[in-house]
Amino acid sequence: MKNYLTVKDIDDLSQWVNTAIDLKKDPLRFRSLGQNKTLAMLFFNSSLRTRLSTHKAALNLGMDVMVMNIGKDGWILDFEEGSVMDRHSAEHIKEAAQVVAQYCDIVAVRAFASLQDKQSDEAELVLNGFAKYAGVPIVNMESSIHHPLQALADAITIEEFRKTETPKVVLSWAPHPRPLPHAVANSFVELMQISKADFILTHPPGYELNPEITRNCRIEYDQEKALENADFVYAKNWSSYQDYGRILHKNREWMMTEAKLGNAHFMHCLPVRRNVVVEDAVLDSNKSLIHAQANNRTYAAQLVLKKLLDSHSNG
Ligand code: SN0
Repeated sequence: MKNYLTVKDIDDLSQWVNTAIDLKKDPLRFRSLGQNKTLAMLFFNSSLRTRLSTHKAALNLGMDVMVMNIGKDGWILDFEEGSVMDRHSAEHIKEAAQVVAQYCDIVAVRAFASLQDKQSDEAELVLNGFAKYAGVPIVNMESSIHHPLQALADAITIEEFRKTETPKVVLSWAPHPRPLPHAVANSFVELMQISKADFILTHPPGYELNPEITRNCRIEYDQEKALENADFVYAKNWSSYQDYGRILHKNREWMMTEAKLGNAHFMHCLPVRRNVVVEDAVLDSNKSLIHAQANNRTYAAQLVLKKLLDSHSNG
């Protein structure tokens, strides 16, 4: 594997999940693999779980880690070919990526969607810029379109808690006061497409995700119907894709409640707005898998870093 940019970089999901579960049993087993190797983590946006779990994953493999809040402390970057840089941006991605890559062996990048301009978000300028110019493996720590480390952690969590061969999994849109990106939902949908699961996506009309991503997905606009007999319910807000980056209406009645959840396990990537996305009674119950998901972020990241180190050392 060259980079880990999307769920599509997972070549064999069940093998990956089982290997991650093995790593979790003995996280320090490969601590000499990353010796004298450095991971650089570059953040254009806020982070708690991704930052700490990816850092921890690298430490478990014996790597050194450099972290930079590049969105806050770095120069404003330019991404256009042939750009005349006489305005805000001080540095081009060509220089930034090649220079960073000289200091490290793997670069992990977080750069959210702007939600202002669909076309430039879909071009994944930051992530693809690093992938194009750095010349070292790139790990996506949430880009405009994808959050594949979260999806991999979710796959591990579902594997650990499923009671049937083909669990019923529902991704349910949830209300939120701010317009949020589509990345978590997109990667979860892509994960479900390669998982053994009876998957349903439910959201109010107008919140359809990119139809190219949800191709072949069952979409049910009636939340109650979608949730019937669910084993796992993943709640997540996203803004409109069609009316790009907009909140269409608040739909407060879409909040996940104990009554709606029934006997299902509750999932969310965090951070979560209590009593807006989901009520306290769900988060504070033993139905909630949010801490298990967050814990599995370490082993998802560790597996990805291990695979990149392995393929690098094999030439
Ligand atoms: C991000 C998102 O993509 O939805 C990161 C999730 C892993 N979430 C937020 O930005 C939440 C911010 C808020 O104000 O609640």
